[in-house]
Amino acid sequence: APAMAGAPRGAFILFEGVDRSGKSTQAARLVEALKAQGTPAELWRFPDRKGTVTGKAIDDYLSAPAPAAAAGAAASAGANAAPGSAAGLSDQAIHLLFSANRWEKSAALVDALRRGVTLVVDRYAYSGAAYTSAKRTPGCGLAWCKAPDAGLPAPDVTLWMALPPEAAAARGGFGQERYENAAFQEQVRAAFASVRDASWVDVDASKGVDEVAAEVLREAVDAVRRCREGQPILA
Ligand code: T5A
Ligand code: NA
Repeated sequence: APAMAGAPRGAFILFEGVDRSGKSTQAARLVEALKAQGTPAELWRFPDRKGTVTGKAIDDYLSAPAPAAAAGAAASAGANAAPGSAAGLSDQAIHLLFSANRWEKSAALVDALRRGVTLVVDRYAYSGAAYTSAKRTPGCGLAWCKAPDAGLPAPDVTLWMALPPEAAAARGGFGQERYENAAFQEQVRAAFASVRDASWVDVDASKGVDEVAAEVLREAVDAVRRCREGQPILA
């Protein structure tokens, strides 16, 4: 249903950070805290592995172990993957699928904001640009990586979950997913630094879950208030 005239819009609150920085933990907590305050809120995540046309291919790609190789190539397409399988997608193809996955949801995202629902989003276009540019694929520099996401609805605030590499490593060993190795994670961290923009706020993610949650809630409430006061939906 269309928003009633004058109804306040919801806020687009984004979590970004390296693997195991606590994004999913905090995103879930934040949605509950907002609802408890009477703010309508939903948890969204990207990639949206379910409920999208692109999600299944992305899921298959991510679930495939990284091909054993030097750090720079660690996350790149599996040369030995079966033809036609998602595991063997080129760096360019999987990048465009991640972006398409966001575009699939973009109209629904704007609609939810207009209906007054605050969206707490676990990863978005900054992850897209950071992970692909970290692969250092020839021809796929930062500008190339950012291009397909141009024009997407943009977050009102991006909560950067700042966590030193040692602290991230202490949160458990790497699993078998494609990007889960220390060398590649360092390249991702550097790439994130170069996609940072004015929407970013640093959260000290090395603190305990409750302390982080309190800091996150303060920033989120501030963003919700700005949106209620009429800040337009950004792109
Ligand atoms: N990707 C994504 C792209 O390449 N392109 C794109 O366009 C997009 C959108 C997605 C992968 O896809 C890539 C990036 C990713 O590699 P995913 O399924 O979303 O993968 O997985 P991740 O986001 O990487 O999830 P992680 O599990 O690694 O990290 P989170 O969500 O940051 O961390 P969380 O909350 O699960 O916590 C991790 C562990 O730490 C503990 C938790 O209990 C858990 O064990 N923890 C804490 N411990 C101590 N103190 C705290 N404050 C803690 N908070 C959580
Ligand atoms: Na996560």
